[in-house]
Amino acid sequence: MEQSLQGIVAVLRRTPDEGDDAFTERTAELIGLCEAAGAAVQRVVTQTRATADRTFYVGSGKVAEIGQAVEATGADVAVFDTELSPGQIRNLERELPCRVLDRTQLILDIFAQRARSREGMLQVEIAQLQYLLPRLTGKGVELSRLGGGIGTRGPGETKLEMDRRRIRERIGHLRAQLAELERRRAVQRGRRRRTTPTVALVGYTNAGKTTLLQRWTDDRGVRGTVEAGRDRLFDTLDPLARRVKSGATGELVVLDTVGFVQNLPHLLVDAFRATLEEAASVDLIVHVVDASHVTKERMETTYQVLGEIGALDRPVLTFYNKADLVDAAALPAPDVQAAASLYGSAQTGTGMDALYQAVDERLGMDRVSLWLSTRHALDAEVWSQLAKFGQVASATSSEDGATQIELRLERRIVERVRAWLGAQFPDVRVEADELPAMDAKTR
Ligand SMILES: Nc1nc2c(ncn2[C@@H]2O[C@H](COP(=O)(O)OP(=O)(O)OP(=O)(O)O)[C@@H](O)[C@H]2O)c(=O)[nH]1
Ligand SMILES: [Mg+2]
Repeated sequence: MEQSLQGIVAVLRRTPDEGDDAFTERTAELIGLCEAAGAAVQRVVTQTRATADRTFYVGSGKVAEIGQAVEATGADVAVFDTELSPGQIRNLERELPCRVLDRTQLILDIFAQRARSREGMLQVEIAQLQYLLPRLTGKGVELSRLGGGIGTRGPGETKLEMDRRRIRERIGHLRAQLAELERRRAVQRGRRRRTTPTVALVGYTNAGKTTLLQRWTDDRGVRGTVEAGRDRLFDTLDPLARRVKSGATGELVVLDTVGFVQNLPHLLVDAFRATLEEAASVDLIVHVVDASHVTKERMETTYQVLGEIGALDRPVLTFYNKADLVDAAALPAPDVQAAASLYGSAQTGTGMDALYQAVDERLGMDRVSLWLSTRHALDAEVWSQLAKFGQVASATSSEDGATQIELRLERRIVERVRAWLGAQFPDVRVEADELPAMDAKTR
């Protein structure tokens, strides 16, 4: 669908205690979000004010100034960098000669434009309807104003006539469809996880997660390629999984995920809970950070979302990406919340081998030797099971009738294999190579 670029007047309220850097950052991010939605910010209006106005969010004098800015620029939409109450939106739209969107709607709009998978579309529509529900005044007309975002891809349009009851029914219906999709995916995931360790790339939007997955796939991919990430906020919406080689002969699955942003609207976290939880129920999280753009708020955002989806018990490796843009002396300090921090550039490829190695080590993908000896007979079934665990490096029989075997296998399965051997052969003796210490966080 071809759409003309909409003009925007962006409105931010600043509290007296917000620092210059934080405010500049927030302004740039709002402009980035508008661009990501396919619109251009023509003017930025700010007001420093300790508390929000109940009626208009900003003071009434400021509303007049916003009105003038809209007239002067011919803007179509005023975007407020906050979540407005239903009343505030109504009051502002009465005073201003244009539509009013808040930050939540703006982000919903971007998600609606990006969603490609069935699941993503269901999740976005649920979030959009949840947003609308308390904002309906009972008239379809209101819905059409609120339903359309910048790309006018809101749930509105075809559903203008829906009232509250119908919207609730629709949400219920969408949730049921989503639950069915998720149930099926959980089955597939169960199959995959039993055999292959999984790593999720998480982090702030535009940090370079997709670029990192692309590089990883180019370097070590088993099959499939990855399309380049684009320089825009919320480029990736649907999770993408790729198999890559790991350790000597192993494989792992790397998942790309939707990026986070400060104050990610709650209804989106809720709607995307299943997807986010899948990304979080992995063996290892690689937290991708833009090293040229590190702020306390951004670092905390990732950990806050990880906390909300119950993923803080996973081990985390932090990868400071885009190190090519930063002087070595100005690189950020290690992330104290992560098990380890690494530095590099997914674009130039520096630091990637160290990252792969750190991931392999954390996951126990490196190979160790296990020596076992037993006097029991080893039938074909046992031999074939041993071959599944790893590689039989040598097998000898001693004079007393015991068989001795050296098995080379991935460190991560040593304990499982040891338990299996114990159950098969009560007399088995098992000795392992010097195993690198497994700390409590690695499972
Ligand atoms: N200079 C530099 N640019 C990079 C690097 N890695 C990624 N980029 C650029 O940063 C932009 C965003 O990269 P993506 O890989 O799309 O970021 P993302 O984390 O997947 O973003 P979302 O999907 O929006 O969450 C793109 O323009 C990349 O080319 C890097 O190491 N160095
Ligand atoms: Mg991406």
